[in-house]
Amino acid sequence: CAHPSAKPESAVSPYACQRRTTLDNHNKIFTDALEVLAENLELCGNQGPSLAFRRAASMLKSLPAALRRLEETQHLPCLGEHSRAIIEVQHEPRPSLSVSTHISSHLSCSAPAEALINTLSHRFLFYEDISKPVSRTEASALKIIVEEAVICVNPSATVSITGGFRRGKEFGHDVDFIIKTPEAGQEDVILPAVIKRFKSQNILLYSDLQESTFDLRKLPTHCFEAMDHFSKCFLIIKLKREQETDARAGKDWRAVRVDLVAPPLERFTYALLGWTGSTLFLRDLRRFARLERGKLLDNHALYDKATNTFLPAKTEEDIFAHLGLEYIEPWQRNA
Ligand code: TTP
Ligand code: MN
Ligand code: MN
Ligand code: MN
Repeated sequence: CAHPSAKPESAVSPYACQRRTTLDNHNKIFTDALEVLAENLELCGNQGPSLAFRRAASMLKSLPAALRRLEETQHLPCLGEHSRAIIEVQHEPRPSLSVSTHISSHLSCSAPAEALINTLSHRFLFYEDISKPVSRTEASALKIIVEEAVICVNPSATVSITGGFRRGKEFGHDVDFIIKTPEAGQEDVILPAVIKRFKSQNILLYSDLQESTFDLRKLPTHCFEAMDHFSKCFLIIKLKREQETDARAGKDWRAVRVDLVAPPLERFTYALLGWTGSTLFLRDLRRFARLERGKLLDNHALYDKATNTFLPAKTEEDIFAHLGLEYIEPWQRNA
């Protein structure tokens, strides 16, 4: 029988870590609508419904082709009643009235952006700049700046790009770097030294240094931790423009958000995996580890509850193998 719907559905996993999600999104009209909605809900403090829409969008991003008929969603996971309604509305040929406002009106939006505004206020001066996406070219230029500073402080340290740019994205809201230091203890001193160097170069606009609170003896064995304890800093850096694109403003630089993390060497692989994201991919990887494999994964370690042991990993492949998962490349983690 040749009818496509009679074919046994090739099962899509409800876990993002069992799907390959590249940036080649064939269902953008649906995922955009779902993500706008998720974002609005998040700002209103409705984390639960927001996550449900994010999961739905993420699942659709992994599909090899565009949805053509609503019935095709029947065998797909992660789609609740509301997500199906969004897909249905987006399917209709009439000019899509704002689906998000339609749905949002059903959900209360109390005490909204106050916390957000507070967070942003100390960066207000650079708000216009940092709200503009960072390009891959700018990320590469920053890598040279960060690398130069890191090597100047510690010639044996190395810098790798992580976050969205490691997943192959062309644009990001910031640039994330992970620093590898081969000598124990170096991870605690490298970031303050790098910040000092940026200051002396007059390219540091803002810095928030979080010193390491990592303690090897206190690795969690009961639940994984959402936040990691590594030495890290959130920076705003002046990046020289290639060309004077904004001559009227007379400003030959733009402000860019940069995140640096420096884990201890033996924690590097777990930290790299965690910081590569995407956030939703990692969320599902941890959930899968716990629910399907009885293991706890976070940015510090992978712990097996059955044997009460920490599982070693030299590479990201090792971590996927411990979890009995096919390896998913960084550019396939855009869940
Ligand atoms: P982000 O930089 O927030 O996101 P992104 O790089 O995927 O996307 P964008 O282009 O918008 O910047 O975070 C990158 C990853 O780092 C994300 O999976 C969460 C993780 N992370 C940690 O694990 N610990 C931390 O303390 C922080 C700040 C981020
Ligand atoms: Mn394709
Ligand atoms: Mn990022
Ligand atoms: Mn970041």
